[in-house]
Amino acid sequence: MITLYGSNRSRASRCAWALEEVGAKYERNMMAEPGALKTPDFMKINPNGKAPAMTDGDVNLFESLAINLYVAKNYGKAPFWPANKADQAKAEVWTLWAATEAEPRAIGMLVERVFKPEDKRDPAKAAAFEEELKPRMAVLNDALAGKDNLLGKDFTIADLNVAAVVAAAVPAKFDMGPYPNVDRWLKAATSRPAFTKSRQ
Ligand SMILES: N[C@@H](CCC(=O)N[C@@H](CS)C(=O)NCC(=O)O)C(=O)O
Repeated sequence: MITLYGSNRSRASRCAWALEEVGAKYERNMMAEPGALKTPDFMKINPNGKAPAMTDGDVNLFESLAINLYVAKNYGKAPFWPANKADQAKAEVWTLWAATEAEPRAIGMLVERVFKPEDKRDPAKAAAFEEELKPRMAVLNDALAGKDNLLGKDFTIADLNVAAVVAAAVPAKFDMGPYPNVDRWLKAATSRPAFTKSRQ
């Protein structure tokens, strides 16, 4: 049995999306008790004391995007987890791109513009993250030119992992105007039934 730890206010929402996408059966532990992330029992699953974590039988996993690759590989059918090794490698490339290139800037903007209390926000920091995100959005926009999705026609784990990260730029007030391919693709990704179900 799979258990996903963490609420939709955390990056566990990404993993819920992946689990819904593949139709896996899973339980949810929202970790709602204060201090729940730092209990010795939970720290055995994720020694970082952070959400999300996932258990699948005796397999303990953390890192949201790695959890999603596991879900896609083990429970997804092609094309969601691509059938050929070149496309599987591309899914991993885009996942690492999301984690290292897009996420620090998109989440940085969100933290400085939305998450922090107004008197603690740093507009200069937010603007710096925004400037850094622009060339990365241009890379993503070019990759999506003339294609419905990153690997071609089909929606794959590459799209889910990148969209789950890049979506943070929208509430952070990033202007998608110059990136119409990203805008169109992100709207399509977040209109999928599995995305909607994962938010309920
Ligand atoms: N890179 C990790 C980040 C995990 C993370 O920072 N989780 C946040 C919530 S989204 C958390 O648990 N924060 C609470 C804390 O650090 O105590 C992942 O993608 O899973």
